[in-house]
Amino acid sequence: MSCLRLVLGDQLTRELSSLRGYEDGDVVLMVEVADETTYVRHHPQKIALILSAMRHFAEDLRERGLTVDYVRLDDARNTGSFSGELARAVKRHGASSVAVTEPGEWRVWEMMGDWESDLDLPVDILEDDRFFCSRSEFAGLVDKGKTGRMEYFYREMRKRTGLLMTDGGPEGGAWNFDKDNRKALPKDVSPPHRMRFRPDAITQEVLELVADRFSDHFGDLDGFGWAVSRKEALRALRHFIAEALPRFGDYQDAMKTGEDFLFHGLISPYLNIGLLTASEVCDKAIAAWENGDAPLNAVEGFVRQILGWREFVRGIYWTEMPGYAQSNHLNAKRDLPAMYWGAKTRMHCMSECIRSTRQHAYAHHIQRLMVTGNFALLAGVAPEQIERWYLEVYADAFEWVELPNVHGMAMHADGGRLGSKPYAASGAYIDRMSDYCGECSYSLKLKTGEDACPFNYLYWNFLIENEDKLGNNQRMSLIYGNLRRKSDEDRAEIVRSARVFLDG
Ligand code: FAD
Ligand code: DLZ
Ligand code: SF4
Repeated sequence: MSCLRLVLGDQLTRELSSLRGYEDGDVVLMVEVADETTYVRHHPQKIALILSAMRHFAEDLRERGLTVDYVRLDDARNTGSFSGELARAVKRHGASSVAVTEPGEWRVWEMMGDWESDLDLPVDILEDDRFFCSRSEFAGLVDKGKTGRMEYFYREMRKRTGLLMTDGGPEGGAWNFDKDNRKALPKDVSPPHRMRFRPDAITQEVLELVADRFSDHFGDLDGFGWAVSRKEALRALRHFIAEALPRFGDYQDAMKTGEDFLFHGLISPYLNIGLLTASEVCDKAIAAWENGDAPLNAVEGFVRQILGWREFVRGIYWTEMPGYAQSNHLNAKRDLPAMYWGAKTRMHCMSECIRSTRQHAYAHHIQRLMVTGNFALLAGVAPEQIERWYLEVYADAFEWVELPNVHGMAMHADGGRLGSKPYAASGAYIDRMSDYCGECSYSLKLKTGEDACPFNYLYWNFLIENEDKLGNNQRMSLIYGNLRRKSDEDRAEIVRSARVFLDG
């Protein structure tokens, strides 16, 4: 009676629920399949990271004595899909049952629903307990009204986990310290270097495969330096905690030309594919504070991203799907501009964020939200087009985390389920948080016309176009007050500049 234990490419965790009951005679199945490498045109570094990490994880399991059946992408009999490979393996091993941990994407969840009847044997879909909040716990919190905003949810999670809590209240007497955070980067502060990992023989082989099969996907493969094993990911985490965490809070919203990583963790791909767990990452950051190696504003800000935002977006995804992806509150329809794929642009901020994306399969949060996301929002790009872009181009992109961030946070396409107002901003915000505008051929000072910063008139044009949907939003009353004080001529000039730019 052998159990086939399927492990997906984003489930590379030794303590995974589907591996827990492993007994002699069971087989762990891991499959590289064309459907997963091509359901969107992933950045080549993302494919290389996942395939190499899968191969390293299989080796790790074998070294621990487990039997692993590993199907490679170039295996001649590979059917190209999870369902096809599972069916083949059930026959190959004469398995009497299948165990798998619930997947990270709705698409695969639906696929799994057919397996029991298709294979005619028991398929146990186990909870993914690598998260602080399970899907059912989140649904319970929705019923209790604790998920209306991330902040309420986060406080609830702090209480439930006891992280950064003392005597029933928050450490330091406040739930967050954002008043101490979010500074622009002073000229004399240099961020630490990125920890890169030299590709070993396994990674080299994967890089050759990816270069051969996916070189027409957007993104550079040269310079691949991601960690591909748990050991390496732990080194990357230690490096972040020692070198960057102490100033993470201060500069978490800063942007600088040529500085692609600043004081960020670069750990999201490792968390999302399972090389690191959310709880160990939070514990290690909190230990740094307890040992006096990092201040509370930095550590709380970092923990909030993981215990708060990461868990919150996952909860929204699983409680709102599949309808969530269909909404288009602002009725945005424009095609994604070619600059997102690297076409030349005069906008230095966009050019920098897209360059970093192409070069590293990475851009940090504020680049994603306030530059590329903000532009898509203001320009009225169709949500499904910009969502697909984000899913393709980032090494950490899996739909459960990408979709709420893009559809909800960046595009406000969910009508406010995730955030109470759109993160729309003019060029002044980008100028405050970066050095981009000084190197741009557009003028931040000009408000309209062909040399004016496009974010300036696109911002007001966005407010004008969406006045019926956003004009009564309490949190936007000040800004709509300013808009209403503009003269008819000013409004007409804004609309004209936006039309000329967007039509161009
Ligand atoms: P740090 O700045 O060091 O933050 C630490 C950790 O906090 C991250 O590793 C991540 O796990 C977590 N985190 C921070 N913000 C968020 C958030 N909003 N949602 C979920 N987790 C968060 N993150 C992804 O993991 N995958 C995505 O596909 C993704 N798409 C995004 C799209 C948009 C439009 C926006 C605005 C954000 C997106 N994020 C996504 C969230 C965030 O930008 C990335 O998690 C972060 O940039 C990863 O880099 P880092 O590890 O250096 O993060
Ligand atoms: C993203 C990805 C890629 C590129 N390739 C594979 C693969 O060949 N085999 C695999 O098991 N997983 C892969 N993945 C990750 C899956 O897409 C991911 O597990 C599902 O989307 C569920 O979250
Ligand atoms: Fe971006 Fe405008 Fe600044 Fe140029 S001036 S970098 S377009 S915000």
